[in-house]
Amino acid sequence: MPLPQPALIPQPQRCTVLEGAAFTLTKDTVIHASGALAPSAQQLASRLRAGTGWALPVVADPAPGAGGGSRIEFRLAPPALPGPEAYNLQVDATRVTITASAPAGAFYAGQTFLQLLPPAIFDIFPRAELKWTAPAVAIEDAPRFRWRGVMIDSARLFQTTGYLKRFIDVMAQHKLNVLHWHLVDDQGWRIEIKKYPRLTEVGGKRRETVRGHRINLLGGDGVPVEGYYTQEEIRDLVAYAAARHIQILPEIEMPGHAQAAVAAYPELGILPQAREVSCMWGIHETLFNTKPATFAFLQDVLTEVIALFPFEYLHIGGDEAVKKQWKEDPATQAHMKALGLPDEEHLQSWFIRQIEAFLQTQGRRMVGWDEILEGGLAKSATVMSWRGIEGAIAAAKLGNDAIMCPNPFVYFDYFQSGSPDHEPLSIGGNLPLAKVHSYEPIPAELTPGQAGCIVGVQGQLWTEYTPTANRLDYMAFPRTCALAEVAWCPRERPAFPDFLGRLRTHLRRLDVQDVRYRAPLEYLPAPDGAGTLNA
Ligand code: TNX
Repeated sequence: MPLPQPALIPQPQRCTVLEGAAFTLTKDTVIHASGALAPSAQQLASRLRAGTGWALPVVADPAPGAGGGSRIEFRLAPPALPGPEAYNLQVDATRVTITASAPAGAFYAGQTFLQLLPPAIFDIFPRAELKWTAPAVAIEDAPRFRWRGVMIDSARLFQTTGYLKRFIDVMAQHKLNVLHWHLVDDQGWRIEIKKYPRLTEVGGKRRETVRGHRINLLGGDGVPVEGYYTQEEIRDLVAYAAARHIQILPEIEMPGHAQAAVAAYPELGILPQAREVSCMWGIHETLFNTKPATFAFLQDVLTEVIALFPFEYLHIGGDEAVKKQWKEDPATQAHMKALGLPDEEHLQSWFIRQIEAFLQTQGRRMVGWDEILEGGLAKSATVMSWRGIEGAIAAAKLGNDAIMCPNPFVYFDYFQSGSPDHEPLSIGGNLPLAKVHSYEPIPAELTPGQAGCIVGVQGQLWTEYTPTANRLDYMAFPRTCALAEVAWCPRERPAFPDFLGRLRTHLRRLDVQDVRYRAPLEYLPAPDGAGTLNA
């Protein structure tokens, strides 16, 4: 009889269940690590402490027989598969051996080991009464893509830093490594900029929010939304994420999605009359103007952003900038002609290149949504392809990097079944779990050389229709679990039914962390006579 497979998500590249006895973690188990891998060992120790209540020591040089022979050993050595995120994890009756050539790999080995233990290891309370066993296994593992991201929109829904930390914890458990943080939009500016306090004083408050899709029928809800992240909170969050091998990609939108900024500083915009922070969803007409003072403002803002976020990439938005205001504004038209540009698309491209040049002087790489292709793509830009996959194909053909974010496959603000009458309101679409899991990120059109430009894949959590953190969880999970397999597993990943089988246990891990995921009920056998939901 084949030995039962552990329920690991994402599934490791190679996992062999061994015949031997299971490993038992006890209050005497010793963690053996030193040098570069010690921080990864400390991370594992702190999760084990939270789950079991035992403060297992991390020691560089354990005495023979220490820990009653039960030991978790970190070894700095090349694992079977290459790369800094690769690892081997060997579990037998008395010893867990983790082999990695870099801290990230050792950290991921720790995450896999946690999933070998009972799900309650992730409980928010310590559970000293339980028996902590892990099956004997030999695992060799490494990721397919180096960019494994999730985007969170904090402009429309303002989340607490506590929520974001728990989200980061759960991302790390899925071996995801980029949190793209959408910090500003028409409906709110959420990052403290010391030089421009009105960005948060004015731009961080919206009077109310439109109710559902009924833009003109019901009006607003009359409930003000207010909040922003201080620079201190941001530094703390960046460090929290870094300790879990997650980089935070900040996004500052330009030249569109700028209404909160223009509400705070009307001189940055086109129209003379004041605007308010938007209470509506959808595409807005408010754009930054193209005056030198506006570029000086943007450079000041980016300078503060760069000081907060060490990640080498920075996102400048670039999406959905309808050109109406630029078309109708005589000063902008005169500027466009003086620059010798034929149309407003080229003016946007020129705008983005100014910013790119500045970011290059700061040693940062620019990321933008796929509209930055229009009017000519900046040379060093990385494109996030969201309106399908065409943006990524075009970028890769130009030799630019691209990240796959296509709305049909990874927009987690879409409905999760074909029965919207069974679902909470969302923006639209239909993105069931199976479709996320089926997604192949490398476009078939690309040559192997061009495919090398596809650096990874990312899920999007836009929050227009997620007014609470619980509803955000509902939209994020378990679709983010499926995304983790798309990003981590080789092209021939396990089939969806196999994933669902593992998910059954995995959802217990989310339960004990109070993650309010959507139960994938449509994949359960239907009771006799009852219809199934149309997935
Ligand atoms: C388009 S995706 C947007 C967002 C919305 C989203 C809703 C993108 C780059 N821009 O402003 O929130 O659609 O799905």
